[in-house]
Amino acid sequence: MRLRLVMPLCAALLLIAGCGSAATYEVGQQYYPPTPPSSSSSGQAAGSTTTAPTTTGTSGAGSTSSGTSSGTSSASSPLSKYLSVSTAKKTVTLTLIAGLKSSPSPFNYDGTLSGQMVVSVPTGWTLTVDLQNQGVLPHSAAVVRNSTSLTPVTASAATPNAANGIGTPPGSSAHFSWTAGAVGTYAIACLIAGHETAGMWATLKVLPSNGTPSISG
Ligand SMILES: [Cu+2]
Repeated sequence: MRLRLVMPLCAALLLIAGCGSAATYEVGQQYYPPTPPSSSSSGQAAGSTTTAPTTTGTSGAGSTSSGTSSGTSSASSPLSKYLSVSTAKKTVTLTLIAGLKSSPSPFNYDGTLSGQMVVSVPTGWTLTVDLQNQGVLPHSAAVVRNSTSLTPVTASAATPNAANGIGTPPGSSAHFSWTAGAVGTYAIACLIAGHETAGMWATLKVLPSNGTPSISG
């Protein structure tokens, strides 16, 4: 009799503890504004339809499951909102937020550092980099041969005046386009002195022409 009462209580406590740790984990991993991208309708639909009508216990379970699904970022990167692809036009547009405030380092692109973000583009496709500075320092972006290079692969593969960068908000954005060249691994880096070595670069992979554009990290 007593055991029968205790067991469900333990189960309930475990559930609560599980929910708590899952939520903490998600916050700890959160590099980005916690609002999910409005375009990911699947996530929103799942969140809104999860057995909402009843108790707080039910909604807690719902938020835990959505947290878990976004936590499995290896399958679907949270960075995917920064990449837009047109297969018909063979264009890839990468939005680079420079100095995202939620990152511990001011030298981040989209909250990532030191090649952690990997963008892949097939050779011959047009990569447009749309740089938006949200930080407290000037920043720039350029395609370079590797993460120690300060020289764009072509003169136009960089935001204007890349050694000095664009200013801080508001009104601080710039872009450039580059037709992806030879297959290989490159970097997209900030060319202001010291920024690249501080980690302000992303990995850029040029794939064979039949490759599929992607972003991960
Ligand atoms: Cu910079």
